[in-house]
Amino acid sequence: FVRATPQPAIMAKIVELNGGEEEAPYRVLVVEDSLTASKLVQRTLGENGIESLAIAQPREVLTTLKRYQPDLILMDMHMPDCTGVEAARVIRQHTEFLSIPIVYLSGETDVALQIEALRLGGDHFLTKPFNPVILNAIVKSKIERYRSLRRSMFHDSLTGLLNHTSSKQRLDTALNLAMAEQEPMAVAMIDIDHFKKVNDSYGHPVGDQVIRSLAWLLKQRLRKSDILGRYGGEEFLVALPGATLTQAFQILDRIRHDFSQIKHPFNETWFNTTFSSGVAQFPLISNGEALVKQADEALYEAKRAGRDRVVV
Ligand code: GH3
Ligand code: MG
Ligand code: MG
Ligand code: MG
Ligand code: MG
Repeated sequence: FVRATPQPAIMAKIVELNGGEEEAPYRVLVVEDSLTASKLVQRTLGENGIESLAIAQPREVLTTLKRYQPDLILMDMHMPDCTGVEAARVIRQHTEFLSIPIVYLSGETDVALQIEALRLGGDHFLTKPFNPVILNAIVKSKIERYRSLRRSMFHDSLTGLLNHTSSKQRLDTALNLAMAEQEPMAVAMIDIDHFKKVNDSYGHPVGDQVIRSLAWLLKQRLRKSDILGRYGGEEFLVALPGATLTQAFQILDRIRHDFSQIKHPFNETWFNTTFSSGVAQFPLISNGEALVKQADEALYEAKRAGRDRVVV
């Protein structure tokens, strides 16, 4: 199909949001007033394949967190304009940074102060001079756990797709990019037809398999720069940056056709099932919620008109 190629900036950003996190190198933010100390830490991290960014001003920590989105913070204790503990407290006041690991790396040897730092939002305390092997092991294991926590927070466990909340967030991000680049973007809602009957006739686990099957098909057919989420039980949200209504119709209708041909196994036999879809487009509609609402109304039209169809 002819599909406008979105500006590379949009594509790259959404690809990064969609799949990048899993593959991207571990990212550490080093907050350290001594340049000598931060260089040494960054070299150790670098030797272990871990990316890092250092700031000497703890007051910049929040803006840097937002821009850089690290997986972990290595925090000095004693710095001229603000202590590491104060910086950590500010970080923890922001819900999006409630669970990012904060590991202290400081010359402070007073155990009472170390415990206080842990009580106020730190996850671990390492003293300088540090053992590079230990530093590396702690950073890696904290990041592994943090990434897997984030994966389960943002994704649906049945299908592995984005969950309801994160698909809406990603849609808003993509919409902002589309606005900035003046590119169209299509949004589709997909809902499996008569799904209650599937559950009633074949059982809930078979219903789950059908949901997984559609999730898989959609994932195969969409681009890495598209957005795909499980919006509800047997409902999916799709956003196609760069696509108009007409292009989105072609893409979705092809998937609709192919899905309707799939033979889902049951006992010694098989059954078919279908979905309906409704599509809306930016800039015809220009906010995320209204796009979803319009797509939902088109979906309702598709159901009313007899299901197994895409309505734009
Ligand atoms: P329609 O064609 O109008 O969409 O009919 P429908 O039967 O699909 O109606 P509706 O969307 O109201 O029903 C969806 C059903 O999907 C209801 C619920 O029991 C079932 N469901 C929701 N989540 C899951 C799930 O995770 N697994 C399974 N197996 N079923 C689910
Ligand atoms: Mg210092
Ligand atoms: Mg220090
Ligand atoms: Mg439904
Ligand atoms: Mg349904």
